[in-house]
Amino acid sequence: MTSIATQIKINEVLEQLGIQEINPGTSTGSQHFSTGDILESYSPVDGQLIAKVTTTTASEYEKVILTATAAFQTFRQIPAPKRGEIVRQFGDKLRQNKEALGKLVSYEMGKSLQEGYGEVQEMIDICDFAVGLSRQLHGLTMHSERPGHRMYEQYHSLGIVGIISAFNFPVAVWAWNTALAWVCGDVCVWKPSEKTPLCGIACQNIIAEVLKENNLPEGISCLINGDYTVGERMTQDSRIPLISATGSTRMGKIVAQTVAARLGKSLLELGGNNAIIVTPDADIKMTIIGAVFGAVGTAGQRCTSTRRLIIHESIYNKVKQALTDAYKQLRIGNPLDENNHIGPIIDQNAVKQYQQALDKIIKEGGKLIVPGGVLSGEGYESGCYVQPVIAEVENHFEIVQCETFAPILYLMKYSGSVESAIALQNGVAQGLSSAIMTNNLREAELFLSVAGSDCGIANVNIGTSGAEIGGAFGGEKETGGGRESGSDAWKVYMRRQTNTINYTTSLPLAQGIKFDLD
Ligand code: UN1
Repeated sequence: MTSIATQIKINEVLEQLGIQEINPGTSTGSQHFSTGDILESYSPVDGQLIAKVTTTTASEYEKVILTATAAFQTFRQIPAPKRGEIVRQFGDKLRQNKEALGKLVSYEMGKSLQEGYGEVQEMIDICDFAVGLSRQLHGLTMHSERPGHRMYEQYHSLGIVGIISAFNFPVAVWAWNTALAWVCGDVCVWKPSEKTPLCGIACQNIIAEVLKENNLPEGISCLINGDYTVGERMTQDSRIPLISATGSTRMGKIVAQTVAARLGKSLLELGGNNAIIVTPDADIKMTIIGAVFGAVGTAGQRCTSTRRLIIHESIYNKVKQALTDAYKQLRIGNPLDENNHIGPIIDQNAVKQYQQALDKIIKEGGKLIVPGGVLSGEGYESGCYVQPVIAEVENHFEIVQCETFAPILYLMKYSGSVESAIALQNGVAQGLSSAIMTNNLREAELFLSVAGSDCGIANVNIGTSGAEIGGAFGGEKETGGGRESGSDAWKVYMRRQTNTINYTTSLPLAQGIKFDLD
């Protein structure tokens, strides 16, 4: 083990979370099995092999779906507040395991330890939210147009929820889905990213313990592992009424089409291309904190990462200078060392994409004002540490129009009124998160109005990332249209039923239709 692994006592972390040298990557409740190809999980922090995972074969997948289907028959009959109690216990177990799980997230994925803990906190928060929700799965009542009739709607459990998640939030996004799905009476089958399979196993071990302690059937929480073929199997499977998928727009389009072809439901959380508009009335100090955290937090690998700054020409040089000064203070290195701001990006392939993006910026006529580069030498042996970049570009550049999962921040100018900044902000294919920095009420309200930001998230005087779980999370356009976590996002995990009850002795028809029989 390397010094980094020793530093966080990775062996102790793995032991606490029930991770072995080789782990079955298929699990239903407490039963762990799988015999497919081996998936090796390397840490981007130090390049070390952490552990191995066996993947799910086609016949093992069948077994999982059958177990999940059987579990659903029981679970849906348990009253929702009792299901909430299970989620409450799960939240408590997460509290007990916050340190270990946060460290594993940081070591397997590469985000800073603070962000690793933050991610587990997001899981705890959604559990608390879901516990309250378990007593509030409300439908409406309506007044019938017919005498002696009552109309209302109710929400029933849906069935199996298939969850496909990405490496960048290897545990929280699963919890956003499961905590809600479970109080709704659904059972879950999860395919975590191939890049972070151990985080998946750790989460599964934690919930399996809760299910066992409560004598609940296997299959309420199932885990499967493998490459895109496993995901493909899920999306084609009509026994899974809802597929919730997080990842790239390219992946989401395939998922959407496959699920739609069988008229299933999909909840898509895809790419972002998030901008902050900085107006002449912005508080510059706040702007810099929000923009820098947004751009380099999680090494620019959040779907909510700030990718573009749209700055009014009158303050452009001032903001640019303040940003370049701030970037000089950034420390890149082992994310488990709390002195560092930025850890590695996920793998060598991501490094290649980062480099290609930089080449493309220059080729299209952009200028690198903080030039970046791949770090090497002591502490950077994994080859996954890159320097954050600031580039001056035009919004229409091909490279600016697409999401590069790396710490690259694009600066662009706007002149005139805030409308032109809003047009630039909206002038991309994605529509996840957006923000405006301004103390001008008119600008702020215009940005939030129907003529303003076209994104699922629009903030004033905070950055684009770090959304709280209480709001519905998701975006428009190529971001996929799905909403997860707070507000009424739970409704997608249930099926709505409208009920009309006639308590008279006659059968009047709606719309005044007469249909008499002698
Ligand atoms: C993601 O990057 O997929 O708003 C999710 C945020 C986090 C979630 C990001 N709460 O930045």
